[in-house]
Amino acid sequence: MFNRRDFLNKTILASFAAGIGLSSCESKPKQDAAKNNAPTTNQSTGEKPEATVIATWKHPNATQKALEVIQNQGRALDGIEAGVRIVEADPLDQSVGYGGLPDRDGIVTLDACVMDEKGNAGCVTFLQHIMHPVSVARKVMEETPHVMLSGEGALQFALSKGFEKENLLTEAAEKRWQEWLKEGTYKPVGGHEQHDTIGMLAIDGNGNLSGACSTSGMAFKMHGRVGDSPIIGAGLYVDNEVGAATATGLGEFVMKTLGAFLIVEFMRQGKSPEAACREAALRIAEKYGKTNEEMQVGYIALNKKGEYGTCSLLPGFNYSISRKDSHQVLDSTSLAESAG
Ligand code: SD4
Repeated sequence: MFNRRDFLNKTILASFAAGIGLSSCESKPKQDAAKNNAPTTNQSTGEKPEATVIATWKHPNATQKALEVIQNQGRALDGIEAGVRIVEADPLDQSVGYGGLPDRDGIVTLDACVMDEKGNAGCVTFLQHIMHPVSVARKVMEETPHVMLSGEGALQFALSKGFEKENLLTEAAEKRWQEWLKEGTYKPVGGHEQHDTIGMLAIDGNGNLSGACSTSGMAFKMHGRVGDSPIIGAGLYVDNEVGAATATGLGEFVMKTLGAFLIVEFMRQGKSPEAACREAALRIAEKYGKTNEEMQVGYIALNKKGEYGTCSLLPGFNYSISRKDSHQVLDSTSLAESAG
């Protein structure tokens, strides 16, 4: 029977794939993550799912650390904060914290947020000089009446809470900026090259979900630009009744479609995490795909049963998953591939 929604999806996918130069014979769908991520306990008996941590990109040390903390201390949020801090302190990660690439004026500015199982949220945007924005965001959530602090106010708040002022611009990042200055044009590009922002989701042994996202944003962005990562509903959303989702990639598209919230709402309607991520990616392709051929966005999601799923616009997105004693980095499916 003719199904208008299917027809529209196929047409949009075909034009998206054509736009990024993929022919149908070049593209190959990846295995649906939902097939190999079934919860390890029996949901019908009301047992809790196995503690699970999932993160954007290749951050297995971070998901492993998060899982260890959850297995020892129990709470998803504690594990997530500990895991994200590893990436924030890593000078080799070019999109997060220390070592993150600066804006076009050579200044490192950071965005981060957290959300817990009670629906509490905290964010910092345009924060400078503080190595661990995820921990500042958690303090905003737990120790202020607000959700978001920005710029100088966020910095003053962090200093008042005992965080130290540090230089976050590494020699390597400064060199990349000097190179970029020779041409000096800001042009967002797809693929892994420009992205390794950490978005992390976890479910703990009590079946509670939490999440966090931390980034230095798009490299060589305009001074003052804030992306999706600290915006609740865009870069991260957690609803403990349903599931959680987080994003990476070109934040402007995630913000304009409220990606993480959209994914959680699709899961609320009964979609698997994988299908929900795919629908949210499709929303971007539907609205903006034809005019922006180099954009990459990657989504990951985790539901209340401990099932996870992912989807990106372009091939090249991967994610880290830790559960029991297994820590893996896996390739995500992408819209461009499934167009084939
Ligand atoms: C942003 N979403 O600021 C972030 C960038 C990102 O890996 O994910 N980079 O738009």
